[in-house]
Amino acid sequence: MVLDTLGSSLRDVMRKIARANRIDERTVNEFVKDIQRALFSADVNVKLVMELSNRIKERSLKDKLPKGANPREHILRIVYEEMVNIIGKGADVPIEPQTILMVGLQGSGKTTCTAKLARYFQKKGLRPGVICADIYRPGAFDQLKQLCEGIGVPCYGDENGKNAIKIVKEGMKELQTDVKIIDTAGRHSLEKELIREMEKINGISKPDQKFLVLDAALGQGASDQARAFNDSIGISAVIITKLDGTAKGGGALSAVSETNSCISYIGTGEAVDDFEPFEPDRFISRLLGMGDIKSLIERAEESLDEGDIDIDAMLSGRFTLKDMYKQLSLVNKLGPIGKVMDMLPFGSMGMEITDDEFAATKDKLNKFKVMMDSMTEEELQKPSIITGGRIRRIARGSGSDPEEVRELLKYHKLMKRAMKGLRGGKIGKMSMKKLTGGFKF
Ligand SMILES: Nc1nc2c(ncn2[C@@H]2O[C@H](COP(=O)(O)OP(=O)(O)OP(=O)(O)O)[C@@H](O)[C@H]2O)c(=O)[nH]1
Ligand SMILES: [Mg+2]
Repeated sequence: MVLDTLGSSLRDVMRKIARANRIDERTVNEFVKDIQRALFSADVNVKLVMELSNRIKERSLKDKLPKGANPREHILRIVYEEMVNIIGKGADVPIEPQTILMVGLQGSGKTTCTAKLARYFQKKGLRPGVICADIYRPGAFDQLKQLCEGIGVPCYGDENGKNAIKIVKEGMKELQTDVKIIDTAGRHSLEKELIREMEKINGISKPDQKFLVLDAALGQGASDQARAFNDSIGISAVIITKLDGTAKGGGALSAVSETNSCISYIGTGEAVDDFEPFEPDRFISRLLGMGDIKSLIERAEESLDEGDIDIDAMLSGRFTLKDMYKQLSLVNKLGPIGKVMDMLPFGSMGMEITDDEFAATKDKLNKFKVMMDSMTEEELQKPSIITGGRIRRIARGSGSDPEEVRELLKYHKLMKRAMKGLRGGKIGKMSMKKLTGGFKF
């Protein structure tokens, strides 16, 4: 995975937040310090880190807690939102016929990216073709041709060509494809010659997109290059490559957005499919190990309105039948509990329920709700008083069997134990499975 070290230390912090006993100024400061350490070691710019820290601290302590959210979720959300914020926007590249010019320093990954990009458009149903305008490096045409052969994409070039501009002119005429991608020569630094050639190719091909290809290992140095290339030919977006191979990737990502350029794609390996559009929200949520937090937040916002569930009370073991009633209503709305848990920061904890099992469970849970409707408030708050006579009364009132009421009480006990276990994250996959699996629906 991309940015392994940064990801794993950030995920540690997120888990720590998700399990915190209390959230106050001291703990928030502690979390922020951990986040800072992680970002610094990924080479993110000090100014950005401080900005982010201040925003997280300020919002954590001042923002009003959204209805239905607990303080831990609230902070997780703030961290996520602010991180998406500092990384800036992704560039929106339309999936349509167009011409793309690839530029960048030597060895940054232009040729590889040219093929990757062609493959990307191909997968989207467009016909791509590429032009090799690198007449300097021996074997440059061969390299691109081979990559293109592997994916069945036409490649225009001239092995012995002396004039890159002429090749581009001919290639633009020759290629009858929807998307045309021009791979150019790299140099050690921004030389005048190279700039002139780039400008001429730019003039002839009139590209819709000019992508600057940057090696992630540059770290914060990426911003100087982005600026220099932008000043000379004006770039539409940046492609960061080799994010798989460096611990400094955080530097390159944040440096680029800091220069007001945006990142269109990222390269995550040597293979032609190791390439993806850069979507900051998905990228950060993956990095933070939060599953699809966006949809979780949306669903929770839709569903949590009516009953306020006191998650803290539940986790501390004070889990009444009333809490369970609310929880069951929520499960009905949100979907399989296993899936919901998967989307929560602390993961599923082994509660894996398939869609089929969920359908059966849902019927059962609805029946439980009907039984609970026949209980008094006192019984809901203090399930331990429900014995013999009460059980029979509840069964009669709900048109069920006393045995079914006992089953409900047993389920409640199991859930109560499970909730208590979740708190310290003490329950591992196996024991949790045993707990829930021990109950037959
Ligand atoms: N691990 C990894 N390697 C990459 C990635 N992108 C490119 N490379 C490797 O980086 C090296 C240079 O890539 P090229 O595509 O030839 O770079 P270039 O910018 O065209 O180089 P010049 O044409 O010499 O300027 C090759 O060995 C690629 O396999 C990536 O995302 N991850
Ligand atoms: Mg090349």
